Amino acid sequence: HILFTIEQGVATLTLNRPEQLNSFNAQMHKEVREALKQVRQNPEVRCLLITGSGRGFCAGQDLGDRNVAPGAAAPDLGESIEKNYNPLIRALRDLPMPVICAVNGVAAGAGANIALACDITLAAKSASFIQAFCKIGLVPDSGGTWTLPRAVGMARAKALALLGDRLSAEQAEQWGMIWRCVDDAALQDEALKLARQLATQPTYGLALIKRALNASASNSFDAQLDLERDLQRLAGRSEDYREGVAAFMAKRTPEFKGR
Ligand code: LHQ
Repeated sequence: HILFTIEQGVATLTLNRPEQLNSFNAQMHKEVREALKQVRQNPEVRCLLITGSGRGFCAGQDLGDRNVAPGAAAPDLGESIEKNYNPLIRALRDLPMPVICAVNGVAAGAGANIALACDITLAAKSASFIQAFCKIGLVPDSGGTWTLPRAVGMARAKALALLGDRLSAEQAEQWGMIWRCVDDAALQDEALKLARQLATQPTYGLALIKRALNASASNSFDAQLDLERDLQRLAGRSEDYREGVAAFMAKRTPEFKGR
């Protein structure tokens, strides 16, 4: 249920159940988990790009899997979160490289929050974001109750989560929820260009930047200053830092190895 390629330092993971708007079933979760494991283990991969095939990005959980017969016992949704969604979101957040998301169409439920969990999110003009959970009696998951208020502020986060309204990609860009909204026809090229460019950069340093910014949301100012010191210490020992300074001094283009 996914397509997965590694090329020029970029791993591209395409959610591929277009008839169900790339909603997640157990098999897709399994394939995504395996792909992310490969991304972590392959030193050649220096950027991850996530997108969807067909007209949607991802409609969250496959609700066909979730239809409970009358009288049947209530399912334990917490188990599915624990086993599938939380590890996925943590994996994206902790991946020591930039994660780009190219939202090619509607992103609903967990699909919307997966897009928010990535580091740089681009969206096609025709794409949209829907916190659909409230419409079926559920709570936003996949980190949405954490990422959304931080991205757009509490007033907008609450209204989006309580109303489940469709937010256009253009509005999402204006609100700072995503990095950029681009023409539909340009999305995949733009995203790949960005991913390939990032894959030539000091990956280890970029991973530290991501760590610092992720930590900032829950750190005090003082704790963050300490963290910056610690991470800069690590960054200063990297080969790429040496190369970056040497190239600058020699007025040449640096050749980063990602470590
Ligand atoms: C779908 C789905 C879908 C199956 C479209 N499932 N088929 C975590 C843990 C455990 C349990 C529960 O949940 C979670 C996290 C979650 O993600 S909960 C939220 C689940 N997602 C939703 O509630 C969104 C449901 N989908 C929609 O509201 C609409 O499909 C949107 C607004 C995304 C798109 O609307 P349209 O563009 O009008 O497309 P459509 O509704 O006609 O969908 C196209 C096809 O895709 C259709 O199938 P069909 O056979 O009629 O062509 C849909 O049934 C199917 N599909 N989402 N989540």
